[in-house]
Amino acid sequence: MLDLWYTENWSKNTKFSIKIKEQLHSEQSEFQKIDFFISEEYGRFFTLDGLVMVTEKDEFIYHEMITHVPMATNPNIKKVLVIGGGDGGTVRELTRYNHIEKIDMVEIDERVVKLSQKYLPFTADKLTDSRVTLFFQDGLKFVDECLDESYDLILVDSTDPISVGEGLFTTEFYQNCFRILSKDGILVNQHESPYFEHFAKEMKKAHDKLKNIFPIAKVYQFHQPTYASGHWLFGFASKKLDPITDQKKEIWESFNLKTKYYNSDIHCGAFALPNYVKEKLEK
Ligand code: AG3
Repeated sequence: MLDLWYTENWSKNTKFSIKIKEQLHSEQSEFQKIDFFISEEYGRFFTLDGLVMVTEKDEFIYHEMITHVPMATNPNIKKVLVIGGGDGGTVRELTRYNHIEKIDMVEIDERVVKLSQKYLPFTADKLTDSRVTLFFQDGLKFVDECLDESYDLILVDSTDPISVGEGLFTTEFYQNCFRILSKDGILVNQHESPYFEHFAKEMKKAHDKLKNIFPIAKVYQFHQPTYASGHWLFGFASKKLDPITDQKKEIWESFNLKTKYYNSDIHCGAFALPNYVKEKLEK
């Protein structure tokens, strides 16, 4: 019996491993290394450049938290832009809202979408929803060419700021996001992790840039067991609405969406940060 393990470096001195039943696919696309696996513990999962993006077991946490926090802050959101997110999980959560009219998804790497449609139907199967339009291009360029106030919500579902993800952590990108958001627009972005130093540095850089551009720039946390340290963050940046004082609890609950992680208490609780995280963000 072969003993196959996927191993990821979480820091210079920490590794995380998942026992593999089968490797489904591996390729070097124009942009990155893409791998798909089957495991006993986490079900199917996929990695980009040796970093876990989605596992069948815990993807609900990430995709619920990126979507429902802004949707419960402004339940009138109708036009949404997703940057990255080629696996389709973020789009899947958005399509659960009948009142959303338009979802544009901009993914640089068409191969991620095609392979996710083949191997990860549990995240990718709503990419064919009639409200969804897919653009295979660089998100940085896409927002630069967008008209002012085109979207009510932008979700940046990116990889880490290495290689392809890098442009999505720049001031120029955030400024264009601000410009193309409507008056009560919200930006939620993948915000790295506070725990290991090289992720925490990126967290801090992203937060410093966002708070210089948006009147409201906060950070909220969630548990993602298969990402380095298991402690991960999203940024919440907005022109007007505050995620806590403007939370529309009753309206969101009236939608009757069944969720496995998100609820109205988590919505507020997620913004309560440990002291060491606050200090890193503020210093
Ligand atoms: N987006 C990637 C989140 C960051 C992962 N980073 C890491 N494991 N070091 C997730 C894609 C889900 N749609």
